[in-house]
Amino acid sequence: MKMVQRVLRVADELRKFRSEESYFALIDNPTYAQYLFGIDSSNVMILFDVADQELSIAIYTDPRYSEKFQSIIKPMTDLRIEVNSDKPLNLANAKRPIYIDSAHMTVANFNSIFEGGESNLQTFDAGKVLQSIRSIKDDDEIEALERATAIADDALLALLKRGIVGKSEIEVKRAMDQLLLQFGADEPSFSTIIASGPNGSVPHATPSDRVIEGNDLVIIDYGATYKGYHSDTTRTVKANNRQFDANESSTIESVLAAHQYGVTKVISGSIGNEVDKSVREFFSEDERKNFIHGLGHGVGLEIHEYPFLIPGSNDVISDRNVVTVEPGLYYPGMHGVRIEDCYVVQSGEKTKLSSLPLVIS
Ligand SMILES: [Mn+2]
Repeated sequence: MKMVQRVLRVADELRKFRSEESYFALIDNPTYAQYLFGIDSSNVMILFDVADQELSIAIYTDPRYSEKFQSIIKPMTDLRIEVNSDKPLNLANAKRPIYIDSAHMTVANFNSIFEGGESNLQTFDAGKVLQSIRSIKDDDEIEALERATAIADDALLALLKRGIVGKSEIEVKRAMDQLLLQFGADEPSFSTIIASGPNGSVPHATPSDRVIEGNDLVIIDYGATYKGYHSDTTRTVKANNRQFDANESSTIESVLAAHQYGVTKVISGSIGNEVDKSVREFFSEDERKNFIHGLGHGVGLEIHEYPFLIPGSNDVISDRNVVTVEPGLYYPGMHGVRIEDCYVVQSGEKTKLSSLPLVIS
């Protein structure tokens, strides 16, 4: 069973992380409950308790979810797991180091969990370790990401076939969201971006009531969620399906070349900020000023997750990571171009998830 394997892998990596001692690792992020037990909940903490190389797990949730957790863990007979839905978690008197994910633990939770704690309480950040475990996708996860992307591809083709000229960005966004659901998405992966003409120069523009004109370049950034996994694709299209003008063509060519160059740098062992930097340097000096966001990010149960391919990121790309490559150029008052696709990294190969060409013309 995949779930048991995932629990064991997390436990294993945590053991490697602190092999020399007994410790607690506390995961305060519902995404891990989805990852480890397949349960979508809004309130759950998972406590890994490693004492003398023995592992036990305690789940802290509330009565809305406890039955679900009970039924999922019941067949996991090799593991010692208990579900608590009534007693609050308190680690104030823990005599061992406690690893937490500092990016997710709120101050309120921290205070209640460690209330009355002794002054020698030791907490350490295990966030990156946990995130990097989740970045290495198993077959089921890759399959879900492929399916999510295929649903989104179908939705985009249907949207373009229907036509977008003469409709407002908001109308087109609503139509796209409906198509995503119609083709089998659990829900849109994030708030669909439709940025037409000059609105395209804002990378994360909110769809407006601007009516799309035939000559507009339009950035469509869209995705489907399937079994909890997110797809993330961006295409920049000519609204009327006609030829790009010379100016647009040159921007499209630059972004396409940067995208293809970026993909060659997405290799197991590469460091996030270096991949980002190589693409930044690939652009000409003038273009570089107009590339105003990071190059890419991992995708999975979260739309943006480890490894981040952005300035300052020390995240390391590994085999079985699924990451976006999404360079863009943004010219205020004129237009923007972004080309984004997801890639599965494996044994020196990169598989592009979307079956749509990078430039639809
Ligand atoms: Mn993205």
